Amino acid sequence: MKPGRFITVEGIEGVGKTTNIRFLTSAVEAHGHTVLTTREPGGTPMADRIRELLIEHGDEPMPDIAELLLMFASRALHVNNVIQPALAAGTWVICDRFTDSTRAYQGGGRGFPQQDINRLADWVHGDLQPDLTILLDAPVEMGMRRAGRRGEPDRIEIERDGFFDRVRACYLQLAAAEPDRFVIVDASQDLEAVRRAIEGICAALCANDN
Ligand code: T5A
Repeated sequence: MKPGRFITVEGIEGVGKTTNIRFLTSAVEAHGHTVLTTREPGGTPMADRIRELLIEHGDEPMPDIAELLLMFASRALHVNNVIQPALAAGTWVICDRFTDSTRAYQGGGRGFPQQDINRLADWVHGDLQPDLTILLDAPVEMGMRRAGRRGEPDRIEIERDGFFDRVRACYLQLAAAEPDRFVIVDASQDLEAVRRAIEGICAALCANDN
């Protein structure tokens, strides 16, 4: 059985990851593939409980190191219990955020060294890397404005002092460092233009897969 392809979608808050994953899923299915759509943090019942701990406004402070390790604890559950079995069964997996989020938020945003994050990544999912990462890029104020329509900000969304500018800059550095894996989409365009870009990326990937 030919293994499925692993596609991740990344970007700061409100750039349209959830919205565009719907377009992407339909486009991949239209090429005849079975698709599993999932997200991080979370993606399994236990990982979803870790997600709640990560984003809720709890009574107890969340040290940055605990946040980093919980991201990888959630990912270990998700990779072992959901992503790897699906890929092995030939299903394409489209994941809303993966380790590049940790590199951008805990690395770029919080300041953890990228080599420490990469060591954890090797440990948790060494042989699993995305085949393609779509980075939806838009100015921070635009993403925050769009995300704000959804309701009250969560524990991470309340960050200030340039946190999301550092996250965005880190994403762009990651994409520049791995141009074969990343495709950057200008998410400040209207939704129709973003959808067309996503469909073009999907067509190229599916053509290469045959
Ligand atoms: N996190 C996660 C880490 O710190 N480290 C990690 O390792 C991981 C995995 C939760 C948080 O966890 C952090 C990052 C996050 O802070 P999440 O739930 O994925 O992660 O968080 P969000 O990014 O906040 O998800 P959002 O739902 O806010 O953003 P989306 O999915 O990017 O945006 P979406 O699709 O919901 O769109 C928002 C609104 O904008 C509109 C949509 O219709 C919607 O109303 N919109 C557009 N409008 C006009 N034009 C466009 N082009 C539009 N695109 C979308």
